[in-house]
Amino acid sequence: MALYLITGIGGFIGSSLARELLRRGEQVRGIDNFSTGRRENLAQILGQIDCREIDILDLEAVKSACAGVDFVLHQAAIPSVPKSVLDPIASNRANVDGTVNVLVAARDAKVKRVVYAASSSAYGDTPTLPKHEGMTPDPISPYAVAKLASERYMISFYRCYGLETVALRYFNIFGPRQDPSSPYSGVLAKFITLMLKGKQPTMFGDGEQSRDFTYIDNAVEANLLACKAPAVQVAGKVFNVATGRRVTLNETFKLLQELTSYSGTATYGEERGGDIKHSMADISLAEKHLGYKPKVNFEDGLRRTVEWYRSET
Ligand code: UD2
Repeated sequence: MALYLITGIGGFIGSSLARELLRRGEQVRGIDNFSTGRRENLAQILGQIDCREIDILDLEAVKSACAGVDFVLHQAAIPSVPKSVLDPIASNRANVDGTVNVLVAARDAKVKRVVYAASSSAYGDTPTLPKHEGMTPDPISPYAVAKLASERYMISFYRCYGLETVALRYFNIFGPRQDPSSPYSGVLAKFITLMLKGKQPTMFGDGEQSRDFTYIDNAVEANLLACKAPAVQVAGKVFNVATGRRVTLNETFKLLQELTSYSGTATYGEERGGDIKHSMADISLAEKHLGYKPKVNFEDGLRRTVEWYRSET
């Protein structure tokens, strides 16, 4: 049994990691400042985890949380492109300064490995598809820059201090418990909850933008594989975590009409600042070195997610 520290445990990805680790008989400690993370996400497992209200900007507190830890899964962040465009200082503080604190604390506590929630936004709007890890990053939004900077810090801590780190570039992770309530929420959580209530969703732009939407179980699996893969294959490296397919928002809306029984239309508005048009991953590196294979495809993931939100309303 190993002890895992999840930063951002109240978030939808952090809490999903916690549930799977517990299911596998592992020990879980978690930290969150509960600014965007939610205690309800942890309601069923609170008795089984060591959950601490800690901000990753508080280095001493993060150091105490790292004591005795084997693996750190660093998910804590302010995860939004438009939010970062509005407030780049807050984005940088949480997404870069916070990461450096986590790395320093993990290094000093002699943690075995740190796995980081990096982002596909690092690729920017370059026309080449699929995106592969060998491409030169070209981040657009402050959020994307911060996520890329943290990814580089991961690599730096491996090179300078020998701390094993793995950066997983998440491609639009979605699934149950993703918060739909903020204007900055992920598009699928927003669209599903609106459409289940018979309300009209808004596409920013023409709806022809595409994403490699990746169901949460795939991201969870990638994290756990990244903890266990041989260091020689993964330490100090970056991997795409995705499905290798893309769908447009217009196509997704049609699927959601069937799944939610929403008979109305979508409305179309201004394109969003800092947005990118198309995103799709080459996942062959993760397949080769992590043994990663997407377990749940987009359609099944969407179905499960709609069912979950339906059961919550
Ligand atoms: C980026 C990253 C993603 C993750 C995420 C964290 C890319 C390709 N992906 O997601 O991996 O790090 O940031 O937040 O950079 N949209 C609408 N209507 C809405 C809401 C969104 O049309 O009500 C559009 C939005 O303009 C965008 C698409 O839907 O074109 C996806 O937006 P999102 O905020 O769900 O995720 P995205 O792609 O910024």
